[in-house]
Amino acid sequence: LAELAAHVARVQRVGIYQEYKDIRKEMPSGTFHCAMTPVNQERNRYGDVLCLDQSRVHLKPRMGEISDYINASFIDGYKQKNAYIGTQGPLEKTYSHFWRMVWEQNVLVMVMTTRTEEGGRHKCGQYWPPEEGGQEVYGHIAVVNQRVDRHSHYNQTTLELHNTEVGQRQVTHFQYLSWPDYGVPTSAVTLIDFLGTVKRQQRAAVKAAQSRWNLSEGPPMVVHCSAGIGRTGTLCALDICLSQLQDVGTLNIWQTVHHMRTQRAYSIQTAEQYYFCYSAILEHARGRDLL
Ligand code: PTR
Ligand code: PTR
Repeated sequence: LAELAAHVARVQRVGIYQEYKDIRKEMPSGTFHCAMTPVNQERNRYGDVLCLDQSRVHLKPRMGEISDYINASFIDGYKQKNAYIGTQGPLEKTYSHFWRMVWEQNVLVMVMTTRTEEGGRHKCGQYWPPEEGGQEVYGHIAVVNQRVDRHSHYNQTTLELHNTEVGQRQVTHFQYLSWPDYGVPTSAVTLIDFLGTVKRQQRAAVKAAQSRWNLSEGPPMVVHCSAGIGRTGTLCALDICLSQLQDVGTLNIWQTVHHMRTQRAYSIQTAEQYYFCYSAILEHARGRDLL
């Protein structure tokens, strides 16, 4: 019987892998002109991970700046348009663009799902001051590390941004530590609990900022990994599906990923990450006696 169960599980997994293969066969739904322009090429961490023109985040024009390009895309959430900005791990030459984007889009919460180095390879720049009390200046934005709370699977850092031109504000930076690229997290429950913490912080921050900005839905949450497609896509897909499950009791992973790939091309990089969306939600549902 154990063998039979293992066989059924294998066949199911192959079926889901096939579903993912079919998604990957679809052509990207837009163009990549801006990302491929020679002046912008050095702003892409990976030459083969580009932004669709139709959903890219534009930097606001600035004197002396030759381009408004950053490798970052708006991604719809559950019932909220542009709920996330999916982006690559900042490069040293794009730190100032990254912080400008955070400021211009009124971002309150950011999620990083990679380490700066993994397996001896450089995955993402150290684009914020990592130690409490540290301070760095990126273009016209200074970032001060006010506090770091270290948990077993993630760090939560409170950063204060000082824009020399207009003022200051706070953002919360979450770094998830247990998710190698091209892989899946070691524990679905831990990741989903982490997502819950992130969402609570986003809700609290939006509520606090509402009086200041008159926000109806809240600004986008920045989500990034190294390329900003594999782990970023998986995390956003899970968040969308879990929100829908909570709201109406149903969800559709295929449709969610299909739609996401029309906004952030190549979202979800491996069949295993796609399968993880299913298995994580089932594990979560069983833990809550929903199944
Ligand atoms: N003195 C400049 C200013 O505040 O206008 C400093 C600065 C440098 C501002 C870089 C912004 C910068 O970022 P970017 O190169 O993205 O425009
Ligand atoms: N061409 C790159 C590479 O394989 O090195 C692209 C790439 C890198 C794609 C990382 C996805 C990656 O994973 P993630 O989006 O999760 O950082």
